[in-house]
Amino acid sequence: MPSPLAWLTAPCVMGILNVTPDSFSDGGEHLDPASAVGHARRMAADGAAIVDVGGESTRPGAAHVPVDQEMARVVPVLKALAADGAAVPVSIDTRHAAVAAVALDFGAVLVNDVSAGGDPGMFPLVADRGAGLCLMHMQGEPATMQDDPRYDDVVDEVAAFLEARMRAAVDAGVSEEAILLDPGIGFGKTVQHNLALLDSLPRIVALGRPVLVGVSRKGIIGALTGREVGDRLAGSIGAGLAAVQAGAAVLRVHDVVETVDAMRAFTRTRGGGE
Ligand code: HH2
Repeated sequence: MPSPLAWLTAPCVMGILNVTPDSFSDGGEHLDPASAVGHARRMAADGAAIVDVGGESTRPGAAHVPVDQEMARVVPVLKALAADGAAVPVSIDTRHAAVAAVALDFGAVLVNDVSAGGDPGMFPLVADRGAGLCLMHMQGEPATMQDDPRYDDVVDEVAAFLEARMRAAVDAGVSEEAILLDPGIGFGKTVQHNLALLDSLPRIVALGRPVLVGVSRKGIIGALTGREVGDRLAGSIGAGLAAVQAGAAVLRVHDVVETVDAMRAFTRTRGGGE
């Protein structure tokens, strides 16, 4: 069986394909399957290594989306991407094993689970299908996670959580080689918590698995630059490259072509032009 992370050549870009009416920066843009496929094709042509399809916004304050509603949003898009010959590998951004199962049926290669196995069916499913798995840290639930996030030591706690969830996944039969880890920037964290995690990213990298980082257009970029959501491209790229410098293998982004160009220039400059 090919490696579940065969698509990953570090550092690389995961392009975001939100099929939601209410995502914080691109809600409603790709609800129609034809538009979603067009956007996926464009991101592939622009150099995305993988496209992350999501049917539930997990922005701060977002309400939980029932499984049938999430399914109704993502299935037509997954079907259309599969019919398109899957020009690019597909990841499914979901907390529900039932949604992940359908996505894997349609050829998705990665489950991006921001609850890190909150659904007890998730790890056995991923193990059974030999899929890739991204485990992310979140404190609390999207609806309330930004109300008053607190940690004694955010870096220790996030690293310990990710290590424990990785062990639980492996105990459930998931191959360790299939796992990506993500500190969950903006998920139950203040600006200072996010900055501490980005500054200490090597601690997460030291857990031994590729690290995915999502800062694209997020509140932390607004806090650092004073910009509104639509004007956070340069800030997102700056923070993303700092994450790559600190060892991130994958950047999850909205703006693929700009990030790929920046990453190429950055890595080739650091590599002495190799
Ligand atoms: N961030 C978002 C959603 N999914 N998955 C991982 N692994 N890491 C992240 O940082 C991450 C994620 C939130 O961003 P977005 O998809 O743009 O917004 P929304 O949740 O409003 O759809």
